[in-house]
Amino acid sequence: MTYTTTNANNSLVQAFQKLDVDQQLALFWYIYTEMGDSITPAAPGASTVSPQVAQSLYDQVEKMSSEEQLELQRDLIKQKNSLIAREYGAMSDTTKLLFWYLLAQGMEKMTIVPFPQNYKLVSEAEQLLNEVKKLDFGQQITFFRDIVAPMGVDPNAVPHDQESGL
Ligand code: 45D
Repeated sequence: MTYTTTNANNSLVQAFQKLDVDQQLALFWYIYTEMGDSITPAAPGASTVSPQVAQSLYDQVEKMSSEEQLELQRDLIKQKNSLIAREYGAMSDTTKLLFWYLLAQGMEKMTIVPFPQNYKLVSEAEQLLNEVKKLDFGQQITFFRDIVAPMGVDPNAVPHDQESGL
């Protein structure tokens, strides 16, 4: 299968980025529950993915408290500067996908703060989920890659921060 990186999904990506941070995380979760079974992390010749890099970042997050785990995920979306945000930003886009996939699996195993049972999507997010469901699997991957690519902090694009020393 080939994955396009065209901007065909651009309006969906923009709609996604307009949601507030918690709604983005919640929608993420629902997308995972839709795509989850079709994702095969061991896909042979899987492009620029580096499982060791994704795993080592994941291992750092797994050691955190539930509150820190949630805050970290929010901070990645908000592109807040931190050591992990920069490590994240230095990974390839496909490795970023794998990292989020590991987090979602950690949520299922309860080693990462689980998704609350009674949490509701706002109608904008609900609509977006329905649009995403209509995409084929390859387009869903492209969409999701476009979403996770700009998260965190790209250390090549942002100068050294005097205050935090990062
Ligand atoms: O209490 O080429 C709220 C690879 C607030 C292989 C919350 C791949 C209330 C190579 C925010 C709701 C597999 C990498 C709490 C390709 C509250 C390759 C928390 C493809 C607790 C193409 C909510 C990989 C939270 C793919 C924490 C397609 C929500 C990967 C967290 C796709 C949601 C991965 C998360 C997906 C969602 C991951 C972590 C769809 C993750 C989704």
